[in-house]
Amino acid sequence: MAEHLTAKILKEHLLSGRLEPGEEIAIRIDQTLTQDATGTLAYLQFERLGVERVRTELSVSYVDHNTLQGSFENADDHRYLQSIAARFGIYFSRPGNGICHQVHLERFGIPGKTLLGSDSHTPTGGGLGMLAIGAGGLDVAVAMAGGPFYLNAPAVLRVNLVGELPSWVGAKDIILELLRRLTVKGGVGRIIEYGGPGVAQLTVPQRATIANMGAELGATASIFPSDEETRRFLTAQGRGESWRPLQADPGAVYDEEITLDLGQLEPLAACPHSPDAVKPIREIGPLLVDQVAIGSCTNSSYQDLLLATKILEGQTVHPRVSLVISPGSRQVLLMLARSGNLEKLIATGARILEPACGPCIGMGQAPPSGSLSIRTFNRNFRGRCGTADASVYLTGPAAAAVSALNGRITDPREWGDFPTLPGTPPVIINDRMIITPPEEGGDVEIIRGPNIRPLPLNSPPPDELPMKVLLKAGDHITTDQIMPAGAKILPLRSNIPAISEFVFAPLDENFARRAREASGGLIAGGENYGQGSSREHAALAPMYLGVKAVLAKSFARIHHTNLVNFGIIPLLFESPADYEKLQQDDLLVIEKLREQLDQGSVSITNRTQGYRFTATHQLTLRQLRIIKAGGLLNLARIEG
Ligand code: MIC
Ligand code: SF4
Repeated sequence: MAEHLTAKILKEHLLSGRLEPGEEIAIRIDQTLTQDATGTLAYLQFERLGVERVRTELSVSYVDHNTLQGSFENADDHRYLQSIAARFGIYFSRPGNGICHQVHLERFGIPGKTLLGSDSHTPTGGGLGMLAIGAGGLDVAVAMAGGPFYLNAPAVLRVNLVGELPSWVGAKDIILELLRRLTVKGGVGRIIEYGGPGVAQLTVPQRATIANMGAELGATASIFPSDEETRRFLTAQGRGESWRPLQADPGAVYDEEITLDLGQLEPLAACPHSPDAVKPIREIGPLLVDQVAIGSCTNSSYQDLLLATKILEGQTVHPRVSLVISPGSRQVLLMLARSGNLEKLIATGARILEPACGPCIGMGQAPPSGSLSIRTFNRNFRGRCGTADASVYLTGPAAAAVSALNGRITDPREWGDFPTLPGTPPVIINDRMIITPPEEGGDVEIIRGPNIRPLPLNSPPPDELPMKVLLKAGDHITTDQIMPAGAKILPLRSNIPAISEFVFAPLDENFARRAREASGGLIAGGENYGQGSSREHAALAPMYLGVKAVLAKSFARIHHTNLVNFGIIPLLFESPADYEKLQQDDLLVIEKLREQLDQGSVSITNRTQGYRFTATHQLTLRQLRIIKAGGLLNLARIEG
């Protein structure tokens, strides 16, 4: 039978389950990646699994998020991660070497392999034809220990690319158009497989931009075929032997299919405060711009920065605008330097940052109060940039560069004819900042600074579960709202007691105190609860504060799994009207919890208002066992 690419890779890696959308399957993971902000927890959990050496084909630990080093915490985390990598056989990409997704694409990704990463933008690897999936740190730890990764078999959505991109329209506009059409929940439960005649004109970095922002659609992964272009990319990276051709069979049947005529696209922007609030730039109006940031795992390849340089070259950044550029990797920075483009960028007034996540996760470069920032990044959730009342617009690098010159949001077509871009120079391969682990790691000492605190564990839930409604959070709650990041909070990632003080701080500064006082709480949420990042802290820190359950209209995939892994019960409103009726501070009680969970629906008594209502859940039998054990680490202990 004709098969699509997704089925081919899933079948090669399938350990159990049937490939029917919605059925739980287990797959073998070939490669893992972690980054420092989620990695410390992932490795603290990995240590508890009692394995001597990673059992994957390749595992890489990147340091790219916390590189500000405002005080000892970040640096201590880096040292812990470096010692763990040597101890357990993990490649270590040192701080300053680049953003995990960009470096992985350049130096490690292999078509047809599975990659699990403790970062929601791991699907960037789909640009190379990998099945690359983001997950919580504990799932990645289990994969590093050789365990399977469980997921619901996704439906496969084919995006058929036809036509030719007009000049000034790029990869970012393709994914923004999909976000406009499908919204931030349009990809939930799906793998997006790209195909059609339009694919061949996209370079691997462009495909990676598109696959990267599949995360904003909520998709499990996004994947491109591995073709001659993929071969060229890998050969240029000195890794031609890793190439294998991979594509869907002609006539493969998909669960859903949409066609995108690239010729009809125009420069787009995602407006505040959601990646799906997409409009043509020409319709946005001449808004004044205060900051432009070019970089992040979405748009920081050599080609992206070359285009920005060509636009900016010989001119001066507008006096009102602060232009910051963060190359995606040290390779990109080296190539900008050798080609003379770095000098041109510096000469325009651009502020060059080290290759890292930087402003994307609010690690520096917060824009001024009430300002407008244009970013080539992937998320523009309110406050994520570090300034609560700033407005962030997401565009491609061309619009960002032209706007930096004009001081107002500008459709890049106003710049004139599309500049002639010189061919990409030879790739500079310099892996000196990647440390290969020693053959034997048994003697390596693991170095733990004072900020690295033991991991709190949950306990099995009681059979009668009283919970106070701590918050009614609304629709599309992001993990940035549940557990914010930024320069002040991110350094506390390996210190759960300290970081838990900031849970839900953007919505309610007193949340942590109220949660502690309630001794047993529930969060009520709307649609797509927990969208955004993979950070486990958005489950673990509420758990630490006594949150026992989240009752929502629907959940984002990674966050749902993280809740289960830490023993927080994810429940669904049977009727949306019940969300409206609930009030903050209501006391809810679930009786005979285990029996009711087994039956698939749970009757909840609202003792404060005196009524009962029903909740359901989507927990598999395996996940029910985890919940009843009070979390996956407990279950691993119980079941050995
Ligand atoms: C993000 O873009 O939000 C992050 C920071 O990369 C997160 C991971 C984290 O919170 O550490 C992600 O996307 O998973
Ligand atoms: Fe880093 Fe931003 Fe990419 Fe997250 S989205 S991995 S913070 S660059």
